[in-house]
Amino acid sequence: MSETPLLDIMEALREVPSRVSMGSTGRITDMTKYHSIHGNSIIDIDSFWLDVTNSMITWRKAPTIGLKGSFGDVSNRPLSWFEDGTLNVTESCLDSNLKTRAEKTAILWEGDEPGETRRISYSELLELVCRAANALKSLGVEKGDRVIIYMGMVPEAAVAMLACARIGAVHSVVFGGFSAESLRDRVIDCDAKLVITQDEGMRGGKKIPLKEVCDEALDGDSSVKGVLVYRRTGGPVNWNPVRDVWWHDFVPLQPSECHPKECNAEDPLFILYTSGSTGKPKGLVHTCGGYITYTSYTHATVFDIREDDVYACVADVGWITGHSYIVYGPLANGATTLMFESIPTYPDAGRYWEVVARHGVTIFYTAPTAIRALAAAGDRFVSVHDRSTLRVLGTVGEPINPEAWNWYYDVVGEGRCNVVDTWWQTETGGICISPIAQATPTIGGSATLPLPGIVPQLNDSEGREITGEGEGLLCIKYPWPGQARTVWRDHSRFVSTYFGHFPGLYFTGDGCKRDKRGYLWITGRIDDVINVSGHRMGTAEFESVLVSHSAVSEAGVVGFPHPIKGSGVYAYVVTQPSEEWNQDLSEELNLLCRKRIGAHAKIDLFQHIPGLPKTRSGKVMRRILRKVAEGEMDSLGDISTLADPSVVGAIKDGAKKILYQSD
Ligand code: 7RM
Repeated sequence: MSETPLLDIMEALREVPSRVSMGSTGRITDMTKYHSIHGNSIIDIDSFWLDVTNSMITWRKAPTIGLKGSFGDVSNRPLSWFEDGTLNVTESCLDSNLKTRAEKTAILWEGDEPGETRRISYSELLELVCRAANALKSLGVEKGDRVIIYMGMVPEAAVAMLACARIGAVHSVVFGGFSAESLRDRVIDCDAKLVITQDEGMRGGKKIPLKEVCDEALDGDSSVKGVLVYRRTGGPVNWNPVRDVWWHDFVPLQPSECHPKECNAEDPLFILYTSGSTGKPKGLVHTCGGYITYTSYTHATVFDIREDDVYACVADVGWITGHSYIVYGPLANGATTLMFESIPTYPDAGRYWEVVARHGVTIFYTAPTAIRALAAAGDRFVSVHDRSTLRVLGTVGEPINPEAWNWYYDVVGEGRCNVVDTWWQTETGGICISPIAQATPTIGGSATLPLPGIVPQLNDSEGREITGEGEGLLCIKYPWPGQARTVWRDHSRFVSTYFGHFPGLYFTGDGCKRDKRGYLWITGRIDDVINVSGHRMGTAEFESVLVSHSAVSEAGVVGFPHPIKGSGVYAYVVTQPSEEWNQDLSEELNLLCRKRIGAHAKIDLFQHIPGLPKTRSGKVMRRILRKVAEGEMDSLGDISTLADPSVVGAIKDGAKKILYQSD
């Protein structure tokens, strides 16, 4: 006779709210409610966010003050939110969930090999975090100290982040694909006391030598006093007995309880390095109270989170998406959050959908680049897996072309799921412009409308505001709780990068169109805009046209200096495996551009390439495309974060022929 597990009975008996409680502002379920909540959020910014935070977040001392400071005054005074409040964010993410969700799965881990899974309940996660937090304390880490986390996608990476937060230490996660040099730069910049890493990572059947890279990064003098090493693969590692400590030897011996350190709302929670258009990566600083408020609010709102959701964001914790929407936002909302160690094409291009079927995933969040790659692989990889549990599909990271959006909506979502195209940045901390699942009518390719608290403004390059229909530089008018407060130890860089363009406005670096109905269409970084004979054109527009052709799988378009037009248009094209590249195809593509964008939209030079130079997080390294197209092939800069650095050689070789011929 089979017994009903006690857990199931408890689940069945328990009265659970169907959705996360969101205070008096409530859920946004239709557009009338959206407009009224958005309107109110702007009329009284302080009351709106105080209400949100006091109903969603566990505070030690509840804040009574909302915003202090303004965009016009950031150089004198960093912005602050909730500055009279104190909290520890792990109480919202862990302790507060124990009352009704102790046995609920907090982290559902899907390892590199299909079916290699771990389930960690909220009570288990709290215990793991407390032991790890006590381990950090024993290793000498104190409130305010920086800890670098250089790991793959294992639950212990999230445990490490939360353990830092538990004791008020500041984590800085460095994506496991970064080189030793990049890791060293970050260790030095934030003056880290401790590094947490693992022996090796696993991705797509391949081992990633994390400990080895870490050893190289820490070679010589360093501020780092200790390295805590989680054992993932059991592969060989070099060991420095005075510095290195095995996680499995040390963490399990620690006490299972750790009192959460009371932090001020504005104490730093983490530093995350991000590349700008110039200089070294900037260490953006996010603070406790505002960040946890914003990530939990936006996660619940955009994805329409419900109690029994199985939520899967397949980003990496090394990027802001992993911080906000794998770890902090979902856990603060008591969700089951899936951590995915593998890649979308391992063992085949059906992996995501196989995971969806096996775990009953209801919300799935990924990047357009993955969607395009999977669409190119063919629908059969999708259709063989049951996707009936899916309800919301999200995208983030780059503009999504309508073709990819439609494929996601029609093929993956079978035309019945909400697709949310979420625009935001490392700097914004959380989603700023996005449809709200269940409420916002969508059009493929548009991130639609601002979330409550967000007021976008489009400016022309002279700083004049563009109202109504039009295209301009995307700025944001008022502060919101989740935004980065500063660049680590370089506040003036923060001020000049984001507030130096248009006084009193936050400048995003992105271009954006507003259509007749007020919907926003992000056109991409403004450094990707090409001005051809006075016509301003978005590279994303060209790319969207190119990839809509059945022979093309991916495309990257950049400007290059042109003696007559100012800039010419240079297109890098990746064809489908079965397609030949020839002159006819390039003419066909140009006809298509003419038809879809306009007569001025002509590509001057085409280059057929084997693949786009992409970082491991799937962002096209446009700098390489631009430099090569400009003929500056010997100054490409750091290419260590590319997923496949060998494509650079192929691109350079091909370009030499093209640029030579066009002379
Ligand atoms: C979350 C993240 C930020 C840049 C941003 C944009 C681009 C992100 C979208 C998008 C069009 C989107 N943080 N971007 N989301 N462009 N539509 N939905 O990606 O700091 O790594 O990148 O990414 O250019 O400025 S990030």
